[in-house]
Amino acid sequence: MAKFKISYFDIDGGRAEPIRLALSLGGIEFEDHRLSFAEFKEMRAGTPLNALPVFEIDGVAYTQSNAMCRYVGKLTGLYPSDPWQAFLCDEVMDIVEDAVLAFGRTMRLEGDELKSARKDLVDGMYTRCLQLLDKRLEAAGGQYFAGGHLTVADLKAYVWLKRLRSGEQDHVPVDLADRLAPALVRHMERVAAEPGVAAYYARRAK
Ligand SMILES: N[C@@H](CCC(=O)N[C@@H](CS)C(=O)NCC(=O)O)C(=O)O
Repeated sequence: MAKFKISYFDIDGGRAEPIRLALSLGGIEFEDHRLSFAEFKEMRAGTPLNALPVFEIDGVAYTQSNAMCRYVGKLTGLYPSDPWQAFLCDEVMDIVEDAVLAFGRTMRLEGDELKSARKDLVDGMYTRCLQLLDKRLEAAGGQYFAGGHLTVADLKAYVWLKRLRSGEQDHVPVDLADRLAPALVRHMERVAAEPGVAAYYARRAK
């Protein structure tokens, strides 16, 4: 097996978290390289696209978190083999990515500008993404997004929803998802209770 290393911020969330989770659920060893924001500033120019996560495979650095999710998902049985189900899995991951990107555009704002941008985010992209994910989940049977089993799409949606409901995002109501996407909230709670996911966070808490 190749040697894997994932470099990302020292948070239990964000773009690297579904990849860490998938590797962990699949029992694949990897180096979990966690950086402070100051450390990232120093190494930023040395990364391929001046961004994280960076995924190193046998010492070669790769980019794009959704590509990483797909690759790791294929290695661990957490990505559908059927092309249509794979499409459904990809769509969910890209919907989450759109929401994350829209949030990113508000991150450096302050004061009233931040407040107004976050209101637009909540009323616009967040509402659309939550409602669409909820609809996709219901259409897939309400349990998993694709393939009738846990996939990287479930992990990616779970990580995003957990963040959204954490209250960490200023001017984003913590109950937004509960109001707009109840099936998605139940899904988040179910993914959190998956034995592999619960065991991963139990290890992290030690
Ligand atoms: N399309 C890339 C986006 C990577 C990205 O923008 N990462 C953010 C953190 S989640 C970053 O490193 N931002 C640093 C910066 O903009 O300086 C991916 O999905 O991996």
